[in-house]
Amino acid sequence: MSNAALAVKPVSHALEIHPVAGRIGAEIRGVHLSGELDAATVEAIQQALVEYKVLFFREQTQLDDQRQEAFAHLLGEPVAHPTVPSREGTRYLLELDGAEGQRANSWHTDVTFVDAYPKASILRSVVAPAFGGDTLWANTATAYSGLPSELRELADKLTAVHSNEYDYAGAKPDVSAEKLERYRKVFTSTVYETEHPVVRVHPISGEKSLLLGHFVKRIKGYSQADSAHLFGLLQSHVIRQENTVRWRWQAGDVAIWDNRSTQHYAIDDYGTQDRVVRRVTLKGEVPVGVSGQRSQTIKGPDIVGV
Ligand SMILES: O=C(O)CCC(=O)C(=O)O
Ligand SMILES: [Fe+2]
Repeated sequence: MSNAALAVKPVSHALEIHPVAGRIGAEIRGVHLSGELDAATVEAIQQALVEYKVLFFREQTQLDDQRQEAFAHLLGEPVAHPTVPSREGTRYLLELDGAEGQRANSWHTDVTFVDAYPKASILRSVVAPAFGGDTLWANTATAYSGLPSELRELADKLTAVHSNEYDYAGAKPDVSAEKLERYRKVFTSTVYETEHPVVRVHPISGEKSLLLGHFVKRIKGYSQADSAHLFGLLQSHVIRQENTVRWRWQAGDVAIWDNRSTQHYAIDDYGTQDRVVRRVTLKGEVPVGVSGQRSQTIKGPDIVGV
């Protein structure tokens, strides 16, 4: 082999991966996220994301809003939130400010009230509290595979109706009712309803996972009471501690999650301390259930009633 051939030998881009919990979550070290990352590193991040479901990167203080958006473009197609306006000076960035009552302290998958909801979210900590304010993620694939087989068979056949008009009455003692109401009005400025299979097949890994979370309004074809029981039973498997990972934030940290196989929960235990995070979501595909059934938006701005 000539020296010239050696000179073009591809360099290895294996990531330095440190799993954080047993079933979900890994910290990636030695990568500086930017819009200029090389293709092999981007591909390695994509693969690790499907495998570990949430990736953490410490000390990404080189990122600002524009650079976070530029990096997002490498992983997919950024999409703005359907109802909440993007942060000023950005096209896609959603800011969540604890002081404004934007405390996502209930288990959810992002934006499941639309059919092709985001495939991933990229969240950057801008201001982190000195203590508290951790975020939890749950692995919805191990939640599914851990179900008794009879329950898996039932879940496979269920359809859930998701809406952004969900129950906002979560306990947020450090936020005024007025601020919460203002946010609710913006969030539900257009009401969406979407039917999703309760079990979705991941388009890359083929893994089956439970598709639930706080936007679920009811299980199709069941009474409100039965819906609540069925939802509670299945959702309790998602949030079993064994299926979760918890992240202690420092400003500059970035978390990226596969929104097709996870739920998350931002713990509201930081009182009146400041906490600000900014998120970019990436366009997803319409979910497909185990029998090939596809999700469908039944109420939204583009749905014309007949
Ligand atoms: O504040 C957090 O840690 C997460 C908030 C959230 O639910 C999100 O960014 O999608
Ligand atoms: Fe979220």
